[in-house]
Amino acid sequence: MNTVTRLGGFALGLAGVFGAAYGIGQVAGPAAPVAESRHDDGATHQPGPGGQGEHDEAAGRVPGGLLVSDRGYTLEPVAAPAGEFAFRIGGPDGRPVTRFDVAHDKRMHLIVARRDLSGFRHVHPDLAPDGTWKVATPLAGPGQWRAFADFVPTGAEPLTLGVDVTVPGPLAERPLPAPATSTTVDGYTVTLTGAVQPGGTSPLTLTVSRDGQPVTDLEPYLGAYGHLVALRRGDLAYLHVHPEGAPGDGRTRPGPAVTFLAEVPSAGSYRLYLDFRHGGSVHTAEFTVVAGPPPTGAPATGGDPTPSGPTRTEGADHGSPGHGHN
Ligand SMILES: [Cu+2]
Repeated sequence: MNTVTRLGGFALGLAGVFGAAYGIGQVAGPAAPVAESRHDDGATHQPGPGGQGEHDEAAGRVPGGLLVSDRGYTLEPVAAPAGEFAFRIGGPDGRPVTRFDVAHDKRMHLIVARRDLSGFRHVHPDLAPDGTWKVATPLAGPGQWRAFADFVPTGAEPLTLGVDVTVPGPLAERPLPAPATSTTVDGYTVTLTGAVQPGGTSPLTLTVSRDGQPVTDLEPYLGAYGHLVALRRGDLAYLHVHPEGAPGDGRTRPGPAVTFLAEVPSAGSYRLYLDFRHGGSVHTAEFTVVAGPPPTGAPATGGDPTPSGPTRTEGADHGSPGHGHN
């Protein structure tokens, strides 16, 4: 499994390659130590004296889901019978990983969406002893799909890897729905408050009602009263989002409002997918939101999709985006 090792090393060493190339061009000596300093898993990233925080940002993590291989771990789809989807996570030693930590109630979260952001599904595969994850395929019909594996290898940091999967058949591109602050799903109405701020952490509150009545008995799902996934239009960057508060913490109520903090890396359009559980089943409410100025050429919409105004300017308690994921 040379390829796997090499791919893993490549992703791990992107910044290192840059540094090394620079080193080689300048003086032959320092190149090696620079590359080596990349392998001690990220605690201190700066290759030389000096450029501390600056360097951390320059070498900063890209958003999740854009890489098929990162920090030595690789998402490897494997052949599966019709109706099934299977994959493995290749580890730094080139062998399938078999030990994962539980995060958000599960050892593996598999999220899929088409490249046009339609067809979102969030499922939980089962792990076979050989490291193969299997699940009834969530790929509902033809399209260019992106599959995300969101997991924590035991002893390592959380990771989200992404891979393209094509399901052949007649393709119909679906336009991205216009931004809206309210949507309905399975008889529930879900409203969204809060604006996504490019380059910061944005609080987003989703409020669930049914037949005009607030829903105050949401059921815990994945360790919270809802699970939110956000994907960026264009490259399907997978945003880091986490719920504020947890069931049983003495202050978080089971609805009607659920609040999340979303790290939004840039201006642009995003699709939000809220999974919530009520009445014994999971429902998914979807929203389009725009961070920053509307993209040029975007269709004008009735309301103001991005109520601006600093509702809360401090993302400061959250540290720099892209770090501190534990
Ligand atoms: Cu999940």
